[in-house]
Amino acid sequence: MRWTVLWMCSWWLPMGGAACYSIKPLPIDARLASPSPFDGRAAGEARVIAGIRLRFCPAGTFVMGSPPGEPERRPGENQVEVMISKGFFIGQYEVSQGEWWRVMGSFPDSFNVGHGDDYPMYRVTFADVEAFARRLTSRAHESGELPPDWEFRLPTEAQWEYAARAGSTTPIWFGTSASSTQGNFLGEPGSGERGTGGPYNGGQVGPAFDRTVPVGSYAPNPWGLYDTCGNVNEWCRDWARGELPGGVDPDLYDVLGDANDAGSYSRSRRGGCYADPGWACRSAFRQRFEPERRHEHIGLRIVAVRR
Ligand SMILES: [Ca+2]
Repeated sequence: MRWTVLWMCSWWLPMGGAACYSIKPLPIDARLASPSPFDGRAAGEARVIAGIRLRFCPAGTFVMGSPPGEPERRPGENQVEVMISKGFFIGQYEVSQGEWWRVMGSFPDSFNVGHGDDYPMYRVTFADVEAFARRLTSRAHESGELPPDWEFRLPTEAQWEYAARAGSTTPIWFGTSASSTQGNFLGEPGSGERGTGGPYNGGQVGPAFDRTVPVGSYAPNPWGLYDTCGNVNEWCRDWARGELPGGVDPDLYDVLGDANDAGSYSRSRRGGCYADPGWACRSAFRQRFEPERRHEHIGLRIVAVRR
């Protein structure tokens, strides 16, 4: 039996009043699933399946979202407690153009912000990346590298943030500030088309390439994942909605979220990109994107999960 209620007093309020907030708790009957023989043994364990380098993320609980005192916090980041009931594997890198070519044999569009085997894939719609995941799953099943009850697909927002945090509770896995020497974003003040670039929260001024760089160009997080901070945004499988979903394995793939102003609906994306300022590369930052669009800002990172 488990009952978790976390209370954090609002010490950041100037008057230090009685206002407190609660993190949405897990249900009392939340349970981890039985482990799979295919699971990794420890967080960050490396495995290569169908040519994709992956890292293991063990089952566990974490707090998704940002605390009210986090600098540059945005709406929709209110914290919720999440249980990831089953371990899963996630791409060590954003899917590269070379990996895409080896699986799909063609590109759906041209490249304009970096091209080469080691550059991240981008200009892909949600349908494009789902087709990639299906084909990768078929290949891995045919080769026997992936058990029949496992599949490749996009991560949920919860899986993405769990993996990007890798146990950290700071705004970005490496700390409370960010320099573009730590990830590919606009790290020079005033840079970018809108002049919004700059480091995050007092981080050192760094370069503003305003284009992609080869995957794995910066230090990895504690679970071995590269480029969760910047380079390209990464598609998630959830329909986008204003508030974070908490609970056990939250998955909004089939749950339509909030409509955009024009009446369309969007899927979620995470991680910020080369054209964003540092604050947009925080682990909790959320954005939406219509699934039928393709853009140079957005690519993908794949997961292998047990159904
Ligand atoms: Ca990224």
